[in-house]
Amino acid sequence: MTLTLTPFQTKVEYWPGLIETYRRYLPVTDKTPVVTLHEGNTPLIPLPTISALIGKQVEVFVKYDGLNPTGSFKDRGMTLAVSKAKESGSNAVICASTGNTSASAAAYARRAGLKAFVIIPDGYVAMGKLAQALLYGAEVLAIQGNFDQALEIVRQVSENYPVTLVNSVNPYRLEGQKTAAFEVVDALGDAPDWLCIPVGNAGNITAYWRGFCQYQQEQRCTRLPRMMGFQAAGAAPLVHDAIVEKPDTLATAIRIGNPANWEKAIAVQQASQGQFMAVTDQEILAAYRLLAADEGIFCEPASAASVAGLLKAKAEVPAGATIVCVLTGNGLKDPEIALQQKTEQFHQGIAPDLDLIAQTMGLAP
Ligand code: AN7
Repeated sequence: MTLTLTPFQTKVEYWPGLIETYRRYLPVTDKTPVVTLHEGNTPLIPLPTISALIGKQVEVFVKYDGLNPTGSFKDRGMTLAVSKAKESGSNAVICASTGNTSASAAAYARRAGLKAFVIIPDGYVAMGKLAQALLYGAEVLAIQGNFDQALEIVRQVSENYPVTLVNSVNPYRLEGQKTAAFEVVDALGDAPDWLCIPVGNAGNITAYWRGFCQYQQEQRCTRLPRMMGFQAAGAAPLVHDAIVEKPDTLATAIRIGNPANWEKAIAVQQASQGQFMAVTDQEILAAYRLLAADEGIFCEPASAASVAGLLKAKAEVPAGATIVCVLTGNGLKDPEIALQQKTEQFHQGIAPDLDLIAQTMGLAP
């Protein structure tokens, strides 16, 4: 007897990046020079352990946007913002940043042959992000002030000098970032019931909502999610409906006291019947460790706010819900915080001796 084996379908389609993939939904023309690092197409990963913690037959996923080319969701916005800056004839871009925007702006600007200027709060940007901005070739200006002050300065610079602002007040940023919602729907077949997301400047929550709404209009999804925005307790202006003059959290990415997209975010919360909630640094770190140790997913602390928030809002989760938590940045961005987490499993200074090693492993008495 002859066995006929059917081969696996191993053909992998080439991913051309966000602008080509979602061109018909984006403000580009044939004349737009596409500046891309083939960002997007990030995985939607199920979380069995965290789903079980919530109970009620829910299915929780993470949208792992830390797998973008510079390690954060900012690349989605930057491919479009920098392409449009180049199209307009600009020679330089500028942003204020808690870190990820600066890394992304630097990478895309340099790829486009533009100069990149980034203004960051001195001492409050995670090591990986600063390393990226410098190596990509940005001019990095570290100010003695916080992100909100840096944003105010870059707004003024872009008004007075020929430099294009690429913070999320640049409308192309949100247009690019809305593609994350498209990918979530493309993967799930419909919108989730809840979308849990960390909120700093509130650009991403606005962009996701726009993406879901647009896909619904195009009949690519039948429903819209409840938008659940989570801020760090020490930097939670949207939760308290008041500017935080001295924002404070170890999740430096979202150490923002006066979000640029404040009004838009409130509109999203109202339209989606969503909620803004605060999560403490302890809750953020607990979710951060849980994601790594129990799900194998290493995100940066700010990103873990989405999962921390879901765990906190557990009682409100409807039975059988599909929930997507956005993991906005990669854990490798901030190795210092990872190493500060005390772990009993780190055994240092051991002699290379079999008995000693086996004892330490718990295999020998
Ligand atoms: C990992 O890089 O604002 O609510 O300057 O890096 O859209 O501001 C970063 C924000 C969440 C918040 N998670 O997103 C910057 C910056 C991570 C981030 C946010 C940021 P928005």
